[in-house]
Amino acid sequence: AFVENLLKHPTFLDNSYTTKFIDNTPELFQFSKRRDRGTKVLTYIADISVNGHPETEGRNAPPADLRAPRAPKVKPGNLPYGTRNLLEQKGPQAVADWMKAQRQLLLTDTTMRDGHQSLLATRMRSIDMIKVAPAYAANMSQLFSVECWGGATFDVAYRFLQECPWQRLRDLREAMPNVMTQMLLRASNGVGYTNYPDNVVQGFVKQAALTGIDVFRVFDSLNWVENMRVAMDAVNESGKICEGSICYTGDILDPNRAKYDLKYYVGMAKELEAAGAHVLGLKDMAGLLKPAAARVLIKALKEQVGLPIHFHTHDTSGIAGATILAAADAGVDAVDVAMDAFSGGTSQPCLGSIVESLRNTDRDTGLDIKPIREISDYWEQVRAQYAAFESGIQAPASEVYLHEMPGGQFTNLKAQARSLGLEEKWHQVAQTYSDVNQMFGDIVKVTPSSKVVGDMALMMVSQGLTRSEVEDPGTDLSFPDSVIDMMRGNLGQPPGGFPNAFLNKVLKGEAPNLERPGKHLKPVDIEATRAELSAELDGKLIDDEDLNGYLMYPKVFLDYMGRHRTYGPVRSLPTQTFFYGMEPGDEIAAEIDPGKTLEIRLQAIGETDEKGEVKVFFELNGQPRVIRVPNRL
Ligand code: BTN
Ligand code: 3PY
Ligand code: ZN
Repeated sequence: AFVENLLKHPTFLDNSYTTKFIDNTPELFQFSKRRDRGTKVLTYIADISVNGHPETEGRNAPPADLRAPRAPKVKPGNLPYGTRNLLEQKGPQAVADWMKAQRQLLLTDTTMRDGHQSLLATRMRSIDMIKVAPAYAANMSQLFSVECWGGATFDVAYRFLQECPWQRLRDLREAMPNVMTQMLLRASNGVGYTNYPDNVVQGFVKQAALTGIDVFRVFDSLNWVENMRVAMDAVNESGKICEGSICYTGDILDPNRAKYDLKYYVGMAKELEAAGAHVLGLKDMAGLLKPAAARVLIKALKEQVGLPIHFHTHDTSGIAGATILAAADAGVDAVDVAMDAFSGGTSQPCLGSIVESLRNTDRDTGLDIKPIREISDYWEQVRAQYAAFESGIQAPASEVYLHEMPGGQFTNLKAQARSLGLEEKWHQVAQTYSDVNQMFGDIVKVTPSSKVVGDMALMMVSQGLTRSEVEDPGTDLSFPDSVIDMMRGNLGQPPGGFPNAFLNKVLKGEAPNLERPGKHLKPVDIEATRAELSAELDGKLIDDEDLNGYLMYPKVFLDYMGRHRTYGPVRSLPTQTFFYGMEPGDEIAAEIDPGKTLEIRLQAIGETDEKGEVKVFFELNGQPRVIRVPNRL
C-alpha cells in the first residue's frame, strides 16, 4: 500500500520525488510530501501577488477587469480531412505534388510562432494557443499548416514562461490532428544561436518529428546550403516535410545590390532542390521583397525549379500584402499570414484580408471568413493580456529597406537599445546596423547572424565609433564575442566569404575555419549527458525531450527545472494570473492535468512579519490554505 500511495503521490508523478532526497533528509520528508503541486502553484501565485512578476514590472498593464479570452465553441464530430491526413496517408512527396497540382493559394497561419515572436517578444503562453487549437482543427482545416513551434519560442518557453516547449507541441498536435504543424529550424543552429554538433541537430529533429512537427522550415543564417544538409537529411529521414529555405536580402531589382541578384537566388534554389527539399521556402525575414521584384523572382523560380514555393514575409514596411498578391499572381503555391489580430507591422500580413482579396479569383483560398473572424476575435482578447510586451510601434516603417532588420529582431533590438540608454539614438542604430552589414561584406541577416550585426551596431553607437574608425587597421579595438566567433567561421561562410581586411583586424592574424563548423565539432555523448543531467537533478529520470532541451540550452533548462521544483505546473494558470497574480476575492480554475482542476480563491494577503514574510490566504478546492512567501519589494 505504501508503494501504491507513493506511486500515486503527486510529487512522484511530478518527478520531483527522489529517493536520494528522502534518504538524506528524513526530517524534511514530511514537508516535501506536503509540497504537492497544488501547494507549489499557490506558492507561485502568492509570490507574484506579493512581489509582482519581474517581466512585467514597470510595463504597461492590461485593464484590471480584463476577462479571460474565450475560444470559439466547437461542435463535436468528425474533423474535416486536412493536410496532416494527406501527409500521414501518402507521405511528404505526395503533399509537395498536391501543392503544385492545385490552384488555391495555400495559407500558413503564423500566429502561434512568428506572429507573437514579432509583435510580443515571443511571450505568448501555451494555454492561450491550446484553447483555440480545436477551433483550427474544426474550421480551418483548409490551411496548409499552422506554424506554432521553433524559432525563438523554444528558449522563451523555458526561460521566461516557465513551461516546457515540448509539452506545448504535444498538446497542440493532439488538439489539431488534421492540420500540419510547422516549425522554424535554424539548420545547424537548431533553435539556438550557435552551431551544434551534428548528432545534437539530428537528435533534435528526430524528437521534434516524434513529438509532433510535420513541416520543417530549414534555413541557414548565411544562406550556406553546405551548412543545411545535416538538418535537411535528418528531416527527410524522419518522414516529414523538408522545406529548404532561401533567406531573401537586398533587392534583385537594384543594380547596386548585385551580390544578391536573381541568378544568386535561382542558383541557391537549385542547390536546395538537389539537397532533397520537398518544398522551397522563400524566407523574407525582414520584409524586403517588393511587389515588382516578387513577380520576377517567383516567376523565375517557378520556371527553373521543380519544387512548390512557400513564401514568408513581414509587413514592417506596410507593403507586404501587395507583395503576397503579386507572388500569388506569379504562381507562388503557399504564403504565410497571421490571424488579423496578430498581423501587420513586424508580423505577417493579415490572413483575413488576403482571403477576402482573393475571393472569387482563380487563387481563391477556399477559406471561410466567419471562423476566421471568430478565431481572430479570440486572438484579440489574447493579445490584450500581453500589453506589457507590446513594442509601441505605431506605423509602417520604410526605414526597413535601409537597415534590413528581421521582423523578429526589430522590436528586440529596439528594447536592447532602450536598456542601454540609446532610445533617442534609434535611427542612428538603424543606420549603423546598415553600415555594419556592409563592413561584414553584405550578409544575410537572420538569427543568429542578425544578432551579431546588432551586437556590433549597439557597441558602435554606445561608444560613438564610426565604420571607418572600426575598420582603421591602425587602431586597436576589442570586438564583441559574437563578432569574433562569426569571423572565426563558427556560423559558417557567407557567399564570397567575409572581407579579408576586416576579418584580419578582428582575428588579429588568427586563421579562420572556412569549413562547415559541424565538421570540427565532436559528437556529444548522448547517454553520458543524460546521466550527467540526471545526477544534476538528484536522479530524476531524463526523457528524450528534456534531454534535447538541455542539449540546446543547458543553463536555461536547469534554471527552468529549478523553478519548476518550487512553483510546479504554472503553465495551466490563466495568463493574467501568471503575470499579475491575484487580488483578494479573485477566483480562478487551473486544470493541471486532464480532469484535475484546482479551484483557487485568494482570500486575503497579510502584513509582512518580522522575518520579512507575508502570509497569503487561499481556498484550494474549498479547503483553506496559507502560504508564506518572502516580501522582496
Ligand atoms: C524569470 O523571469 O526568470 C522567469 C519567470 C519566473 C520567475 C519567478 S516569478 C516569482 C519569482 N520572483 C522572481 O523574481 N523570480 C521568480
Ligand atoms: C528566427 O530564427 O527565430 C526567425 O524568426 C528568423 O527570421
Ligand atoms: Zn519571419
